[in-house]
Amino acid sequence: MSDDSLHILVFPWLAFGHMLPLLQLSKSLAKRGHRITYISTPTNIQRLVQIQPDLSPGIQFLSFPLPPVEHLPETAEATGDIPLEKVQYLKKAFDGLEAPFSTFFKSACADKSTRPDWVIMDFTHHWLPKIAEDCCVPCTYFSVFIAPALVFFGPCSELLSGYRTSVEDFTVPPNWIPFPSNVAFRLHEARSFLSVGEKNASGITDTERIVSVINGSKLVCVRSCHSLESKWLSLLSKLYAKEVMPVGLLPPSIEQSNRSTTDVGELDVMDWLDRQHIESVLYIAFGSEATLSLELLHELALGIEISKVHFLWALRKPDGLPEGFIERTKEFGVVMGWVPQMRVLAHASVGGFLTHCGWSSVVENFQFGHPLVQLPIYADQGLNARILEEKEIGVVIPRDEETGNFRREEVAKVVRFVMVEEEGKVIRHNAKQLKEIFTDRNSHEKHIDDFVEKLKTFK
Ligand SMILES: *[C@@H]1O[C@H](CO)[C@@H](O)[C@H](O)[C@H]1NC(C)=O
Ligand SMILES: CC(=O)N[C@H]1CO[C@H](CO)[C@@H](O)[C@@H]1O
Repeated sequence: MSDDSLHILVFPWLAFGHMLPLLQLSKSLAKRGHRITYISTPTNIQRLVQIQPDLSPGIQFLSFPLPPVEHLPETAEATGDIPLEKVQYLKKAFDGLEAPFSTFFKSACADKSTRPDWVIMDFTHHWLPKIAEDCCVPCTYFSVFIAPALVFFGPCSELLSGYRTSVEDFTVPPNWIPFPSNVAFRLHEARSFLSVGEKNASGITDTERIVSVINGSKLVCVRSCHSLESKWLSLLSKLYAKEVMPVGLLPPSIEQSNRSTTDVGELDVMDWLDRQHIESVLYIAFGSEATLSLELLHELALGIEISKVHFLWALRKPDGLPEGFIERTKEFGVVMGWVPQMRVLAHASVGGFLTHCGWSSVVENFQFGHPLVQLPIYADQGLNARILEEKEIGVVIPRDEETGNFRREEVAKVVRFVMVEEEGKVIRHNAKQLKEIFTDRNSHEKHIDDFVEKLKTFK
């Protein structure tokens, strides 16, 4: 290993939407000859290694078992293992890693051969900067939230002062955005965002967490690239008064969406897709965490049924679908508990994606340039949806501002507009254009090179 190679600790929040992009970044860093110690909990690491069996020896895994916490199922180690309202207990358990991490960190720092040069941490690690600072090791916050979302939330001073006093304050773009923008929550999104953020069994809110993490970071890095959100990145840098670096979009490889165990169902899906017309199928998936109320799930399903557009729906619990739905739509649609998402998106028969606008799904989608039917559900998804709307590469299903309800007729209308109507052509065209930014591997590699150069200047 050359002298200027780095030893970097990578410690993501316990959610696959955070662990996977950071594993992707770890792989890129290891490929450049740097040593990575990737930290998580035992089962998460087992699952990651299963998803990516081809990892280089440059990445070493270190696991800390979670302490037991009341109301948290013993087997839960990631947000996808539990309903949304239990995530607060996962955060509480996560905070229990402070002591074992600190012990490990101090002893690693005591020896030149194991001393880390950097720590890459997530928004939850409010206790980590202090530990690292005591050993003079610099930290960086790695954000899976896009730059416009971070800008919307604002600089630490504003976050701490609690300048947003009412739910309505979350529905207007803040005054520190100097250019025209519609980045803000809808009222119903703001309500659901706040209702989750307020639950804090750990005694510390998400806002307090992220403030401590940003404040404790020598620089902030974002899963983004210059060509996508250059003006937002420079604005963010001004707001934080520190360097903000995009590390590229970290697109996963197609193989990554394979399961190591053979899935009998998967063959059928690919087979079914093979029999469909080119770009005719709407792929529907909301990831492993977001869920709709039963009422809205019905409305969505009935809207898709009315649209008559062919569809492939990845739905973990299909028993929530309206009675007779599967039978009535069997000529033009299939519902599966799990599908290899990247391979499905890559299939020539897929022509659109009905998504919750989680950023990982968006990054995967634009490897193939499908237009979006957007149905943001929680967390930062509403903000992602606004940015995507500005780019005119999809259409949001209209919802009641107050309740968040939507009607099946609207679902059908948007689905047909995005997938088949003549008027939707420009959306489909723009989506194909945007693919160029997302698939520009040279640019992504360059972003990581620049990031590494920056990290080295602190050594
Ligand atoms: C910000 O960092 C400084 C120096 O590391 C520390 O003294 C201060 O308490 C931190 N403030 C917050 C709000 O975390
Ligand atoms: C913002 C908020 O709701 N904070 C609460 C988090 O939990 C602690 C302990 O229960 C409360 O004191 C805070 O008010």
